[in-house]
This record gives sequence, structure tokens and C-alpha cells, in this order.
Amino acid sequence: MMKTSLTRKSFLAAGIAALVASGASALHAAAKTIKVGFAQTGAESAWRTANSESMKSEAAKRGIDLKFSDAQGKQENQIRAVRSFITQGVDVIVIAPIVETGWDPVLREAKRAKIPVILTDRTIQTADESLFTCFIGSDFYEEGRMAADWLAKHANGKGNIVELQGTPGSAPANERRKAFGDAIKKYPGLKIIDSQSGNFERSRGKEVMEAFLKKHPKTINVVYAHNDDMALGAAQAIEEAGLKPGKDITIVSIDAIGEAIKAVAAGRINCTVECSPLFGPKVYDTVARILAGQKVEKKMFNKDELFDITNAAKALPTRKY
Ligand code: GYE
Repeated sequence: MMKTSLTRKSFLAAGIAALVASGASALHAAAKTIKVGFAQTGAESAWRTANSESMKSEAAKRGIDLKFSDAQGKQENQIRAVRSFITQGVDVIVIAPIVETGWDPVLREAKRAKIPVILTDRTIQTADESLFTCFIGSDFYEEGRMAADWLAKHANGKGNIVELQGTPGSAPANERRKAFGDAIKKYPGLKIIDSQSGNFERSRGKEVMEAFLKKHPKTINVVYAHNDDMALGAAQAIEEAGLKPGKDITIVSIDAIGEAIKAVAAGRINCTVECSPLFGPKVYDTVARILAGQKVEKKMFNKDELFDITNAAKALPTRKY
């Protein structure tokens, strides 16, 4: 008798425990936290800082578990981060590829693990586009073309240009360079007389500009910088050389960070083409769609505008980066 009731009691207890457990796991499944691994390039520019901030704050807002990795400008660190995301079994991997080439092997590993990959910010070169689900970012070629056309219109088709390139091998450096070069071919008076990488960094931009000013005294009319940080560094070098940036030397740039728009409004930089870094919301909307089994567009481009003296001051109060 005693034995039976005990048995029944423990049977009941086990049943309740099982019910509680299955109820809890059903609840848990309904509210399952989405895990996203983001392999960021580094922290080379104000643009990058704004981009990281957008990815982090939007993840926090949506309750997404974001595993954020800063590769400090090295592709091998990014590849290592992607491998660790695969091991951790994240739901989606997001990569801002530092350079365009060398991604196939690690993307194949992600594909084998059935983890979708979103490329953001920068594109890659691959013969197999099935290795990533989609790309979200700006059209760098279009940005370079806009900068060149603005210059052609405002420089009366004449000028000796020095170019400050972004990170060697990166999509924005490759495409901004190519687009600008293609566009100025129409204007025989516009010539690139020197071109070097400033790695998208302000201090490097300044150093390279100092060297250009020494190497080509009284010859430079225009600086084309692949980003605002380098343009701001160049402006400083020009001032330190006793010249007026924006007047003695025209500066055209890309990114449209707040500080550069301020410089444009002040006439220190002449134009900057927008490249929005604020794509956290778009990336996580896309993550949600992918996880819901929906089809997403292969390439999604942000729409960017251009700022010069005619619209910079007006844009300042509402700038978000
Ligand atoms: O223009 C630059 C940054 O990849 C679009 O990288 C991005 C570029 C941006 O460091 O400032």
C-alpha cells in the first residue's frame, strides 16, 4: 500500500516535471533569441564608428544577441571571427569584408553549416554568388562618379588632382578610384598627377598629403579623397603648409560624416558624397526575413546624395552621423 502510493506520487511528480519542462521549452522556442555574428573590419574612420554603433544599438533595441568582432583591419582576423561564429552556431553571419578577394573558402564553410551570410558595406569578388545570401550597402562606383561630375562642373574642366585612396584591395577604394578615373576621361584638362593610399585614416591622409605637397610644390589644384577622414587630414596638411583648403586647393570627398558637412558649410571642403553607414535596421529586417524563409533581393543599395555649399548648412541639424 505504502509502496503503491509512493510510486503514484513519484509518477505524478515526474509527470508534472515533464509538463513544466515541455511548457517551458515551448515558451522558450516561441521567444528564441536570434543570434547574429558580425565580422566588422575595424575602427579606421568616423564612418566605421557610426556603422558599428548602428549595428549594436539596433540589435539591442530588437533583443538580438549580437556577437560583434572587430578585425582591426586584418582579413585573417575577420576569417577567424566567421569560423568562430560557425562553431557557436549563430543564426546569421554578417560580414563587412575588408578586401574583395579571398572569401570563398570560409564562405563555403558557412554554407556547409547552413548559416546564411549577409555581406554589408563592402562587396566581394567571387565566381560563386551562391556563397552569400545578399549584399546591403552603397554603390561605390556611383559615389566616385558623382564626385567626379561635381568636380568637372565646378573646376571648369581644369586641374591637377591628387588622389587619397582607401584601404588597398577594398571594394570602396577599387570602385571609387575606377569611377572617378572613368568619369574624368571626358575632361582632358583634369589630370590625376599622383595617387596613394591613406588607408581611410585621418592621420595617414594627413601624412600622404604632406608628402604630396612637398613632391609637387605649387602644382596641386584638387584633392580627391576616398573618404572624409582622409579629406579632413589633407585639409589640415594644406593649412599647415600655409594654404587655404577649399580655396587654394579644392577638396572633394565621400561619406558625408557630420564633421565633413560642417567643413563643407564653412568652405574648407568643397563637396562630400553621402555614403550612409546607418544600416543596422535594414540588416536586421533582412535577417528576420531570411529566418522566416522569405526570399530577399540579392543586392540592396542605399540611396546617397551629395553635399556642397548650397545644401550643407541646411543638412547639419538633422545629420545622424
Ligand atoms: O567610406 C570609409 C570607411 O566601406 C564605405 O570604409 C566604407 C568605407 C567608408 O572606413 O570611411
